[in-house]
Amino acid sequence: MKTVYTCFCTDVIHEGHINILKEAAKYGRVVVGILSDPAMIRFNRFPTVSFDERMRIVQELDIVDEVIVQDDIMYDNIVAQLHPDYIIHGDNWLEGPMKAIRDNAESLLSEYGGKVIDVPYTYNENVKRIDQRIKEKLAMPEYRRKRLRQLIELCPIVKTLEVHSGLTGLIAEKTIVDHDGQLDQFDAMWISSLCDSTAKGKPDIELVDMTSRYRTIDDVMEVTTKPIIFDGDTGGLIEHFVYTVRTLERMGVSAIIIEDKTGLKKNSLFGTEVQQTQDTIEHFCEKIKAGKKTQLTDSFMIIARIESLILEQGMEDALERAFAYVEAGADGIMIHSRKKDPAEILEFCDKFREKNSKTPIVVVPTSFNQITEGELAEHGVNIVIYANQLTRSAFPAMEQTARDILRYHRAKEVDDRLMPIKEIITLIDEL
Ligand code: SPV
Ligand code: MG
Repeated sequence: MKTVYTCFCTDVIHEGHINILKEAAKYGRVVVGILSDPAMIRFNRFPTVSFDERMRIVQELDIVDEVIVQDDIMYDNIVAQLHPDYIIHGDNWLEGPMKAIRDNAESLLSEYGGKVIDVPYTYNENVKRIDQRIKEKLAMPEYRRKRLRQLIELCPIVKTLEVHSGLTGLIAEKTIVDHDGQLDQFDAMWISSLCDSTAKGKPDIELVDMTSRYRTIDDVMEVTTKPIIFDGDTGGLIEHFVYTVRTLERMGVSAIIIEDKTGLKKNSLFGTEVQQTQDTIEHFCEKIKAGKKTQLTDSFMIIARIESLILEQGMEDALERAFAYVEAGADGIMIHSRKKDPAEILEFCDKFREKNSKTPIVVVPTSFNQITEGELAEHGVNIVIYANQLTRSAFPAMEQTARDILRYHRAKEVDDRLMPIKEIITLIDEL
């Protein structure tokens, strides 16, 4: 009896899956692998039902002979373990990012004469509707809000990209790359005060008011499902901060990061070149406590950002604050630095982790950008935020285009570097 293997990474079994199983049964014994939660997340399919439930719905199908766990999107482990004669899949993996997975299966099978079977992919109105509903569920506040905590548990490091509009939100939501035999994508989004302000042509000094910043969040939320970390600057007055917490929580934002500065806030990357005042430990702890007391769900996170290294107050001060903020109820610590060398960030992480193994650490490697995600994770970092790179890449491109049109008195010279009209008008999916 031959073995036919297929991998499912779905929350719902629909006619497309049944079609694959029926086709599989023609070739032999049907074994289905259920993709584990971490592998599913990496593959941009955040589960809306538990792993056990996903196993159960497949085990209940008579046509399936065996159900196993697949813990990586690539087939190396499965092929080594099962040695299937066939791997069967919808033919939607013949192109796009999924082609890398097909190539991987085909090359592994070819070593012993196994074969890939491509079944015509079922994409009718019903299947489309099911896909759409899963996406809509993920965008609902109660699903989106808790997703950050789930990701922290499941991922070696949560990769977060700055967004400030629907369009940049779509980039964070949809960009997926196939590199070194792995598929990769961003896990979460950062609504940066710097980039949200810059997009509005305003300085990053808490000038853009909260109502306007909520509008940005809403624009992003309309078209995405990934969790949002909001840059809350100083959090403002404690009396105001509690309202911010309530609103963000209701909207489905997963976390707010507030920094321990007071008075007129300037961007941290100015460091000590401008006048900036650090808050007292006592007062900042009061702010954290007030926020934690106000929130209604267990999923929302208040993350305390420490500015001691930015303001050259030393490592001891940074660590003392970190432990005090955790004691006050902070759900995570962000440590910031504007040094090119990541040494002080790593020292902080190591020293913090000596005494605290659990509280999530967030870093923003804008200045110390040579460090890799893997190295940060080794030092106990849980969330990495790419806080401004989208804005900094878009602005010079747009400015150059404007200059060239002025220079040549026509748009022909810039055309080569523009997105084709056809692509821009089909960039946004219609419902
Ligand atoms: C932001 O993105 O607005 C931040 C991070 O607060 S930084 O600009 O590095 O201070
Ligand atoms: Mg900011």
